Amino acid sequence: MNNESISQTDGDVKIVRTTSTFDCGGRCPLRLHVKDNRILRIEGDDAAEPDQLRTCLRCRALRQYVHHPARLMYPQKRVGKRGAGKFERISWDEAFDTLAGHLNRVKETYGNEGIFLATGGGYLAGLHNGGLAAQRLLNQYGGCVTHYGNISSEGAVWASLTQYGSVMVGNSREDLLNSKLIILWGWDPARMISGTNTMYHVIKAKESGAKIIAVDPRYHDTAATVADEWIPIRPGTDTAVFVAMAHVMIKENLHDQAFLDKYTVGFDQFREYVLGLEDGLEKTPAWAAEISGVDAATIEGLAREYAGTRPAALMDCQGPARSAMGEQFNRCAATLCAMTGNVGRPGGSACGGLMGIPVGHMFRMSAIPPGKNPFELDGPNVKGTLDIRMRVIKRVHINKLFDAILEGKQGGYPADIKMMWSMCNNYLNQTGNSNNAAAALQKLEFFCVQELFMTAQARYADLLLPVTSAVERSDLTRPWPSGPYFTFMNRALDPLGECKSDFDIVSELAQRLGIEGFNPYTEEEWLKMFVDNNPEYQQHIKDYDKFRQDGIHRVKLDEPIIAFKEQIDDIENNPFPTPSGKIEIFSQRVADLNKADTPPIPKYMSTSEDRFDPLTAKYPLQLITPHPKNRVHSELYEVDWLREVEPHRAWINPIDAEPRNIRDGDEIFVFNDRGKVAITAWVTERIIPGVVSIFEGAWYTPDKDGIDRGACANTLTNDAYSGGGAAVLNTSLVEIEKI
Ligand SMILES: Nc1nc2c(c(=O)[nH]1)N[C@H]1C(S)=C(S)[C@@H](COP(=O)(O)OP(=O)(O)OC[C@H]3O[C@@H](n4cnc5c(=O)[nH]c(N)nc54)[C@H](O)[C@@H]3O)O[C@H]1N2
Ligand SMILES: Nc1nc2c(c(=O)[nH]1)N[C@H]1C(S)=C(S)[C@@H](COP(=O)(O)OP(=O)(O)OC[C@H]3O[C@@H](n4cnc5c(=O)[nH]c(N)nc54)[C@H](O)[C@@H]3O)O[C@H]1N2
Ligand SMILES: [Mo]
Repeated sequence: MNNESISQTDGDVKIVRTTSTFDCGGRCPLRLHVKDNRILRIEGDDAAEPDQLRTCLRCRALRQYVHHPARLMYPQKRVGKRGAGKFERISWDEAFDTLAGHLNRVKETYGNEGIFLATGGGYLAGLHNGGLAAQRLLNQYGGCVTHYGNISSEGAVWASLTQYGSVMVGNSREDLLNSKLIILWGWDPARMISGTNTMYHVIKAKESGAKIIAVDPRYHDTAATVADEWIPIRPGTDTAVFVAMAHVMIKENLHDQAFLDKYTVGFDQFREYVLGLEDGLEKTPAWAAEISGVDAATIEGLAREYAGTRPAALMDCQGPARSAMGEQFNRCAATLCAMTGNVGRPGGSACGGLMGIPVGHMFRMSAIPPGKNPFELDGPNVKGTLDIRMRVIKRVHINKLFDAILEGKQGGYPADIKMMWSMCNNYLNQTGNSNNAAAALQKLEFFCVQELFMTAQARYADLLLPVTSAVERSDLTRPWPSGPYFTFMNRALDPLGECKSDFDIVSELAQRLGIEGFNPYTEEEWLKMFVDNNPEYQQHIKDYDKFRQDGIHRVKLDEPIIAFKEQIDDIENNPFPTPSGKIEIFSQRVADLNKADTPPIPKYMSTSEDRFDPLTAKYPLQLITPHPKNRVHSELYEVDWLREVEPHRAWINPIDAEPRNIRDGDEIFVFNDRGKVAITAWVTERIIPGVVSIFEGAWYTPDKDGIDRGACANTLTNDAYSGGGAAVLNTSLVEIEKI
């Protein structure tokens, strides 16, 4: 029995139970030792194995983050040229007057569509979430323009909805122990975790005899730790390999025809495509080998092994899907899961790229029934809908938001944006083509940023408002994509300096804008109301005070959660939530879109800036930009401990380095027509020849010649999106040279 209270005292040291809210999706239960409003040290979860949720390196460095000397501590206004980073301290009074003044001015002069709200994943909890609060305020203020499309996973979302009609396509992680074969296809949970303790279960599965194969351009940390085999592959070519694996299965009759007949529609059309009956091109392993760089025998072997080992978990993630034809990757992976009868079966997988389970998932956080949502206050555009996305007046794709600012209505965008209000994101740094984004920010009449640090984007602000960190308030949060558990964050520190939470900032602004009753409750009342009104909390959490004290509520499962198990067990009574009620290998909804870039069956298609683009004559190397293990995107960038974990370097194969006279540790330029970054080379056989890898999230730092000395990956990427809406962040061509 755990008797520690939320603020147990040890002498004059308080021990406070809380958790992180980072966008890595993990939630490490933490015990913060606090004295005199400072964190002295951090302990992790004290539950015993197998419940213990192991604390990650980022959470272990939370003290360095919260008390970092570079934290913004008071409101500031720009005094130098925009982007130069010169600011002067002002009072909160002046700050609120300035922001309210510009909102009113833009609204009066141009209407609400001149106002752009940029939210993001910087803080993933329910109450102090700036995006939700600002959206609610602007709804009541007459609306605004904002972004649509999930920057992370729109390709995967599109694929899952098309194929299954649902985004909850994951099995709970302990089900990996039921697998005989696990294929990590663009999946590296040792680094990007996929929910706290995912790696723990991968290791347990390995120990209990599962074979593990990694298919990735990089020999990544998970492969290095657990894989029996690494199959290096050229970026953007996985779908061709999947199609060729299907070819092997069809030719050798290894597929599960009974499963396909019972649970799917459209396999015949896919089969015709695979065998070349549709277009005269047979999708053989030799065909896919030419495209992918994986030799034909390996593809054949993999197809036989996957089809012949039951159950097997093909684990497709989002990296390969954050690309020019990203949704085809997840759709085709899901099609292989159906061909091998692994959907809805213990030890199998459904693919679809999202891996989420439906208990305690972040996406369900705001699922409060109509009439019970404390956020559902009346405003001109908000009546009757729970979908926050319905409440905005006009939207732009997330990876085009800066282009929309630059080009406006003349460029085909729905509005001419005059001011931007931004919180919980660093999109200058995190969306494609940062140089274009920097130019766009110069065009705005007014730019307000709420931040903890002087990030690449915050430097361009006209008004900079300091925000509390997650340990300076109480809140409710959830992990994604796996749990199952719910977490409660207990306030450990009083706000540092003059910092305020986004919710408090928005609430005070509401008063200045004359909006009444925006925040009528205390923090404690809000949180209690959230739990009391949410059916999922109600189902699982019987004792609010205990939940608060423990900081966590673990859901005990009798058996693992298996996506679509109900459908597979009894399809007659539990159809898939698709129009046909089955897994849609052929989708009529997609056929009706009638767009060449979204075929109704999954297909491999060549794209701009793939390895066959004529542009390779000028820029012969493919760039991939995975997520960093020592940060969450661009967050934690300033923390020295974490920088020491892994220096920011470009991964380059010796075969590409040698002819360019590049040695390990040399300073190099990586460049294309969009930009040029300066970075240290890491010459390593851990990456396939022809590919360069730069982790995303390093801060964009252009020098006077426009060379990005911070080596932000997005200085090189494109601000495009695919037919299914995926942000194209892993399909870029570059060249490298020694400085
Ligand atoms: N090249 C490339 N680019 C990518 C990706 C990629 O794979 N490759 N991945 C993409 C993905 S998946 C994502 S999700 C996006 C992430 O894009 P962003 O959400 O823009 O990324 P972060 O770096 O996490 O930025 C969050 C910011 O919020 C701030 N913050 C933290 N807490 C709070 C708070 O309470 N209030 C306020 N106001 N601010 C707070 C942090 O200091 C940080 O600057 O990046 C995308 N960009
Ligand atoms: N530490 C840490 N964890 C994180 C995050 C973070 O910033 N830091 N971000 C979180 C967020 S918001 C998200 S959305 C998830 C993202 O999770 P993912 O999207 O899965 O992460 P990525 O690192 O983009 O890509 C995963 C793998 O795909 C590989 N890859 C890239 N292109 C290709 C390709 O064409 N084919 C194949 N086969 N492999 C390819 C990369 O080498 C990498 O190993 O991670 C979350 N976890
Ligand atoms: Mo993401």
